Amino acid sequence: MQRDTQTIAIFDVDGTLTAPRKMVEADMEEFLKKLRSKVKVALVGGSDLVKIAEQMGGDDVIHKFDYVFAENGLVAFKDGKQIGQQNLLKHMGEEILQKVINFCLQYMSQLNLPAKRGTFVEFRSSMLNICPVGRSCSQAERDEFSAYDKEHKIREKFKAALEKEFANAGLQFAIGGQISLDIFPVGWNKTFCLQFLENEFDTMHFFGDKTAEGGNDHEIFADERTIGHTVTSPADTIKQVTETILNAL
Ligand code: M1P
Repeated sequence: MQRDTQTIAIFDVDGTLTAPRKMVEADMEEFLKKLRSKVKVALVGGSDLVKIAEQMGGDDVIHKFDYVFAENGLVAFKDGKQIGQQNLLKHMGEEILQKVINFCLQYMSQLNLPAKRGTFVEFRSSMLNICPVGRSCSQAERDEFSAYDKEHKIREKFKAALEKEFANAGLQFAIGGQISLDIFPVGWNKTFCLQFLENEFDTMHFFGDKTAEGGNDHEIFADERTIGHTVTSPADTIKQVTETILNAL
């Protein structure tokens, strides 16, 4: 059967194509290759391109998919070529960013957690990633924080405090993966990537795991331009894509 070039399947990365921050498994790689022979395929991750490439099998990730959107699409690639790049510092200015960073550092200094390591603020080209345990934590410390966070709602409370403090700053706060919060200008969520796709495709499916309100897949999942699907794991992604796309072709 001919490839349906009017349909695109857009995938979140962590929790959808891979376990959080883990490498893609061989069965998923095989499945995505097969899917790409039938429809167009895009990735949209909250992480930067380096991390997405690490997880999705190397630097040629931008050639393995029709579109790769890092940092919610603020860094965008089509057919292996860069088509977009936003800059947080230019957009927001030093003053407000420093206020946010200072608030976060102060807030995190009051937290008692099972462990604290290094890199509490990661300044990316298009977002701030804030991590109470510290991004340099080990896998065991990451898992430990994640379990602690589920019980004590550390990130939920942190997000609420940020929303209160910066209510009118034009910023959005999202719980992305397991251990951190993403901060970016309003509108720079995953729907940002749709501007590169909306005039190219009749049907846009989105698959993600953090689709509930407050999660970083919520806006694109709920956007009227996409057909949103909530998945619970990479295995569930394969099952749902097979049922909704492959079996329907
Ligand atoms: O799933 C996307 C998220 O992946 C990482 O989250 P964490 O380290 O908390 O598991 C981060 O790169 C985050 O920015 C991103 O949204």
